[in-house]
Amino acid sequence: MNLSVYFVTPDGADDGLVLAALRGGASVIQLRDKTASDAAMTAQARRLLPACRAAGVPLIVNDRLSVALHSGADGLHVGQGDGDIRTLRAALGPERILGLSIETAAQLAAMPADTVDYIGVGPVHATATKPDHAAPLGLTALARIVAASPCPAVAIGGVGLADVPALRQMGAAGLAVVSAIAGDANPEAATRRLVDAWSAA
Ligand code: TZP
Ligand code: MG
Repeated sequence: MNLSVYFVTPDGADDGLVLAALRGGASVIQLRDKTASDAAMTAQARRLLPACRAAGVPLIVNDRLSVALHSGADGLHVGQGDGDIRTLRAALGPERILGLSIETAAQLAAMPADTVDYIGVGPVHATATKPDHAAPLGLTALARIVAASPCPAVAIGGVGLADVPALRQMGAAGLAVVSAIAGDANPEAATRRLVDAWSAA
């Protein structure tokens, strides 16, 4: 699975934003919306799936197991507060992608083996996108967690173009971003810059 440029949608994202990230070469799309109803999120996932499939890009749903299952999405991403990870894996089934957020080395140590496909580690830097985020790790603590991870690890939280060389150097599988793509006037071009930087680093 190519996790290198992993786009996480902001609340209320329109389909056009996701399509722009796909055109720019995003390798994963995570539909994350803390405000939408389950029905709206399911409908949006169903609308976006054909374009994701055509691009060979997995569509992952944040937080909501039932939306992931009912929409036919490729996976689910959950945080530490979203329930027991073994129970979620059992409900999701073995085929779909399951990702888990990791904020500390202790959380990684407590993660049951062979349950998740990848972890999202962060926040690396402070970010206004997630107001309730845990203390930022910084690159040094991030690198320690990435090195200790039994599965691919994606960096998240205030990361962007400037972090790409350090992330590749430490062996991260990619960077997961909201603002670096959604906050740019040209999300397609912003995605392409990240894709190009990742290949060049
Ligand atoms: N989880 C940890 S930080 C974060 C999430 C969803 C927000 C990342 O957004 P940005 O804008 O890329 O900092
Ligand atoms: Mg969550």
